[in-house]
Amino acid sequence: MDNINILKQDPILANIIKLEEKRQKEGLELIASENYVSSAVLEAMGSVLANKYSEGYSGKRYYGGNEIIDQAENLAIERAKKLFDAEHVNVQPLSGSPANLAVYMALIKPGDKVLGLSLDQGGHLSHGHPLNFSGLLYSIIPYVLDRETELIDMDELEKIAIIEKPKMIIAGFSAYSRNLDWKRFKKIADRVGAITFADIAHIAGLIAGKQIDNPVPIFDVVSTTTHKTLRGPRGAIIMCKEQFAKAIDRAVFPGVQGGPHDHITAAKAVAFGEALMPSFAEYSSQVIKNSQELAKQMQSLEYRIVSGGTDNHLFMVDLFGSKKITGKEAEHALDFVGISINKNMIPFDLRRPMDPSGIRLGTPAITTRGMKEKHMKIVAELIHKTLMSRDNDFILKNIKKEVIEFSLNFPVPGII
Ligand code: DSN
Repeated sequence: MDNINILKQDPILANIIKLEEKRQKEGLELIASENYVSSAVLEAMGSVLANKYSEGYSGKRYYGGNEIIDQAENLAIERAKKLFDAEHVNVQPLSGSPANLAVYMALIKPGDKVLGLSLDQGGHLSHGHPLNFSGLLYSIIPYVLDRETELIDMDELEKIAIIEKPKMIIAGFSAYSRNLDWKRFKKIADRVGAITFADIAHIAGLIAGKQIDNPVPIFDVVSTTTHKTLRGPRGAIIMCKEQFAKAIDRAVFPGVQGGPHDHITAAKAVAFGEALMPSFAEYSSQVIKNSQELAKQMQSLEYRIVSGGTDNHLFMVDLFGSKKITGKEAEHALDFVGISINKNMIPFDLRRPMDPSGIRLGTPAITTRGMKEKHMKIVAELIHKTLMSRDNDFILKNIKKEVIEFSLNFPVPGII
């Protein structure tokens, strides 16, 4: 095999990558779960560590030649421990759902009762959706939001916990814009003898940047993906108290996974190193400021924001309630002009998941590009103009030009 680059060896695929680079540079990324990794993270992901098999854990592998891989994995573990004040960390989970599967496998038995926030209220598939492993294998009791405030009803959760006596209580979300009361979750769980499991996938970067309270010292086990606000490679980690370490490690391997992806583990180490720097605290603070300002700007254009605002990097807009526009229509029109968002159910939505009443907006990616509060007015106006002109291709084409011109002012890391 020659040492030739991808452009020479595979121009078709090289062109596909170029097209995606152009899309990322010229568009506005408002999907709350996405971000842009640094060149250093990209480099680690594209390194020769991709070549290795290393089933097992540091010092106890099922393959030879792992003395260097052990160093990378140990570095990722040490940095994650420091970042989140964790007693034990497993850095091998390939992604969020496999990490959560390992948590269930390690700590409870099929059929056991689990309390999780319902997906249509802002939870996650792996917190008990009927079609997911969690809903299929475990007895899930969903908890919901208060209809008036659109906040998690902790009193109701406590009542359910006392009646149902679950084995595990999950605190976490994929579409909820308010802070969770970790201590109250723990108090309720202790009262009924349940394990506390926090899934901080969305807010891990904001916790690492010390903008949001950290559940790791409080909860029994905490999982997170590494590619959202944490701005690392696609993957996940599990953190837990020492007493659960063996069970968690065994559940990840050999319970759920085979060989870890060592190039991704290395990239996790790089990202954790970045998150330990003071500049990351500034970044995560700016993510929240931008999110709050964008929500405010949308409100001033008469869009209703679910729960009235946000404490984190995301918020939901009740489009149908505000302007009789559906989430699907909005996603389609915004895609056309190069603004990426996702349609989303709002709490107690009467519409269907494929064409819900809302959209979810998030600021981690545009903040990585250097946008500040003053730019949020422009972003909100671009969204509004697009939605108001959604049936007029001529106007949409002009808005697309504006989006490109505006976006190109802000460099994307890793793209020249
Ligand atoms: N897909 C992620 C999100 O968008 O929130 C959750 O896994």
